[in-house]
Amino acid sequence: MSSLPVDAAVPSPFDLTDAEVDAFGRDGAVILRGVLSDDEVGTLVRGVERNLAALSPLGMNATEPGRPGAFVEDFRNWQRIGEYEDVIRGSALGRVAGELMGSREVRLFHDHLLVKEPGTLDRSPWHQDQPYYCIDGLQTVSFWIPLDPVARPSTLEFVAGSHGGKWYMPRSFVKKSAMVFDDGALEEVPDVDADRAAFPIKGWAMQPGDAVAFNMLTLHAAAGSPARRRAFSVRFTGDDVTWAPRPHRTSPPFDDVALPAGAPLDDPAFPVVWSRAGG
Ligand SMILES: O=C(O)CCC(=O)C(=O)O
Repeated sequence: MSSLPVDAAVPSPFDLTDAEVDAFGRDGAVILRGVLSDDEVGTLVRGVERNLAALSPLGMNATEPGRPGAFVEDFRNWQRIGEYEDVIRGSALGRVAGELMGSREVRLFHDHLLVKEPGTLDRSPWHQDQPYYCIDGLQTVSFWIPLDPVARPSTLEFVAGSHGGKWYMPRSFVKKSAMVFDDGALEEVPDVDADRAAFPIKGWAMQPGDAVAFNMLTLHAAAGSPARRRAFSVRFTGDDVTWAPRPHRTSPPFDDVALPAGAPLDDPAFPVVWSRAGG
């Protein structure tokens, strides 16, 4: 692991239980209560406010035109927002990622900001994350970290067990146009909301400090939000993940990375944030 930044907060002493590791493997999603300390949440809040004040070229308001509120997204800011890097490197997240994935080494894949301003009606539609990405492999984990209290109706929801291997077509959230793969290359995401009772849906009301950890193939979605809902997502990869160029631009794009297909993610864009003691 790289040396800690000098002003890093003391990492939360969070310990995973066997039940949490089992739930992550079985359901592809698990709630982790209090994985970040109050200091770490405060650091992320400061980072998010700086990020919102100056979005990167990948940042956007993803709200459907004419709809109330705002759904603001941005990606890959850890190299310019020091608060993000402090928490990514200094908190328990890297170790927890390694323990959940059963990986010897954990690499940062990227960070993703997702803010719904009060009254945003736009849903984040049902989707898997990995089909939007340039990676293959099974050892993946994304942490969705709300920085405001989130009630059950506004939280991120998951279809338990949907990470079993099927890949669904990635589409843009608003226009629904095909992304990354050619239209028709993958099966369409099932219409979960048309028959919610037919799917094992899981979701949890959350407080700042909590995170949901999920596999990048687990189907997930979120409703709009009546209250401000700032969420920071950070995504990690494990030993079996390799670089996988796609026919079209990925989200987020990694135009700055030149790895051969099938190579490990051995690139400064993807630093190792945790290694198991003893290798
Ligand atoms: O925050 C949201 O509304 C969606 C989050 C999401 O899809 C993700 O973190 O992968």
